[in-house]
Amino acid sequence: MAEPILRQRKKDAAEVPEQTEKPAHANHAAKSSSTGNLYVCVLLALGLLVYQFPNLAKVPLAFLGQSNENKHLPGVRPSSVRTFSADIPKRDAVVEAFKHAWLAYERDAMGDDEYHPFSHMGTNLTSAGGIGYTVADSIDTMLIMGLDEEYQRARTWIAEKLSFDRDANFNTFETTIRVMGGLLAAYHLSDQDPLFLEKAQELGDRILPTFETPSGLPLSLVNLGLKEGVPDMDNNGMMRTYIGKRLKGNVMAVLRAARMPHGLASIFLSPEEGRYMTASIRLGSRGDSYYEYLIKQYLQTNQTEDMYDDAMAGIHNYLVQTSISSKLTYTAELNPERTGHGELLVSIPLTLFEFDFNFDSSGWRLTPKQDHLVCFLGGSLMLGATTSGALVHPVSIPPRPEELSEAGRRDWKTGVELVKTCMATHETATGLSPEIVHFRMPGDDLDAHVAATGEMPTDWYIKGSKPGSPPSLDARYILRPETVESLFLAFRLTGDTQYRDQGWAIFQAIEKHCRVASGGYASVLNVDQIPVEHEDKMETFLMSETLKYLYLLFTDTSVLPLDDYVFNTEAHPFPVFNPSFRTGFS
Ligand code: DMJ
Repeated sequence: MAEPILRQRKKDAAEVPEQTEKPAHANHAAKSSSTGNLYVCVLLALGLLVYQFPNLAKVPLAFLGQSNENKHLPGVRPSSVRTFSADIPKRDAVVEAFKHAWLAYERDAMGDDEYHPFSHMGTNLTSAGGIGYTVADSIDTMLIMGLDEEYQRARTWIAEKLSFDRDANFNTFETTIRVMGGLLAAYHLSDQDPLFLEKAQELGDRILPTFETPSGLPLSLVNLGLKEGVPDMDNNGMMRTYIGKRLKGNVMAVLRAARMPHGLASIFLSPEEGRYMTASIRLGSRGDSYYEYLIKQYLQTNQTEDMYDDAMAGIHNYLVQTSISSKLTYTAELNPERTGHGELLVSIPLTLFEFDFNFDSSGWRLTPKQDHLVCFLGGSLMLGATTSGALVHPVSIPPRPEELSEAGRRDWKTGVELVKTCMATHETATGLSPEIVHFRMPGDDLDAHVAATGEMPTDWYIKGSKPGSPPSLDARYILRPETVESLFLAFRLTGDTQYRDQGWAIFQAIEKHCRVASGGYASVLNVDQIPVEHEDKMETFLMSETLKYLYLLFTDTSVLPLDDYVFNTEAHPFPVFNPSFRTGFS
C-alpha cells in the first residue's frame, strides 16, 4: 500500500507524537484567491438546504463567575488513554474496505453517477449523462489514504471524460456538496493540481445562476447544460418561476436578515421572499446541514458569529428531549399542525415572532422522531463546545470544565449524550442503526405493553416494524456516515479509546452485513433481521464519508488536524483560512 499523501513524511504513524508538524500543503489552497469564491460558493450553497432562522432566545455566555467544582466534564473519563497514534491494523482494514468498494465500481460502472453492486452496473442521475458523482465524491479519500494508483486512474477519468454539459436538472445542494466539494478538496490535497480547480470553476459557473433570485437565495435545482436555476415544483411550487437578473452577494447575509426568534430554522425558505416557510423544524433531513454549517463556516473563516449560539440555544430549549426509561438524550422534531382539510393551523412568522412556544396550544406538534442524519450533531456540539464555546484557545484534550463557557459546557454534555444515544441505536440484530428511530413518550400506552409482554418496552423503536411484515423504510441502513463522523470528532477531542472501539464495532457490522462478496457494499433493508436482505445500491457517501471518517478515526492526529481543517457536509476537507471579504457573519 502506498504511503498516504498526508503522511508522506511519516515513516510509521504509530510513532507520531501528539503534536506533529502540519502537512506541507496545509495552507496552499487557502492562499489562492481564485479559490476563495469557490469556497464561498460551496459554503453558501450550504444554505440551500437550510431554510430559516429565528433568533430571540439568546443565551448570554457566562464567561465569568463559573464554578470550578466539577473536575471533569460529563463524558470525560479521567483515566482516558490519550491515544493519538494510529491503530495501523484497523486503519489498514478500512483502506482495504475502500478498495473493495472502489475497485468494484471501477470494474462495473466507472464514470457513472451511482453504483449497484449486485447487478454489477452503474446508473446516472439523469438521462442526459453522468456528472462524475461517484468519482468526484471519492477522489479525495484516495489522496488521504495514499491510494496512488486508484487516484491516478480517477484523475485521468476527470481529465478526459468528465462533462457538466448536461441538459437536465440536478439537485443544487447535492451537486455542490459532492461534486464541487470533492473537486475542491482534491485540488487542495493534490498540492493544487490545476485540473481540479478548472473543473470546479466550470461547475461553479454553471451553478451560480441558481442564486439569481429576488432574495439571492439559490433555487433547489440547476440545469447544468443551460446554466439555469430551476424551482422545485415538488414542494408546493414554493419557489415560483421568476428568476431575477441580479445576483445578490451573500446567502448568509440573507439568512441573517431572515432569522427569527428562538434560533431555529424551518426546512424551507422562499427564494422569492427570502423568508422562512411554515414547515418542519428538525435536525434531520433537509435541516441537518444548516446547523452543521453554522459552526463550520465560523471555524473555516475565523469569523465571530452569534447565529450558531442562538441556534444551539433554540435546539436545547425546544428540541432536546430525554427518553423516559433509559434517559437517552435525543432531538425531537417540531411539525406544524394542519386542519382536516390540510390547511396549516399556524404560520411561522406570526407564531415564532409573537408567541413563546407552547406546544399544547401553538399549533406545533413535537414528534419524538430522530433520523440517523441527526447523529452528526453529537460530534458537532462537542466541536462547537471546544471552539465557539471555549474560553481559552486551544482547549485541553479532553477539555477541562473551566476552559468552557456555560454554553460550551451545556453543548459538550449534550454532544456526549447524543453520541451515546446514537450508539444505543446500533443495538440491533445486525449492530447497524436504522434510518429513523422513534422514542416512546410518557403518554404512550406503556402499561398495555407491559401487560401484553411482561416487559418494559425499549425506549426507542423502529416505527412500522412488525414481525412477519415487510420492513418499513425506517428500518434500513444505507451506509450512512453520521455516527462514525461523531465518533471521529469525539475521539480527536478526547483521546478516549471507547470511541475507537465503538467505530470498530460499526465497521465490523458493515463488513459482516453490507459487504458484497463480488465487490462493493450494499444497503441493508432491515437492521433487525438476520440474515440480512439488501438493496442493490452503494451510496456515494460510503466512499466519501463513512470510510473516510473511519480511516481518520484510526489514523494519528497529524492527518487533517481539526485546528487546520473543516469538513464540508460530505466530508470533503477544506483548510481554515482568514477571508479577505465579508462573510455575512460579520
Ligand atoms: C450526505 O450526503 C451528507 O452528509 C449530507 O449532508 C447528508 N446526508 C448524506 C449522508 O448521510
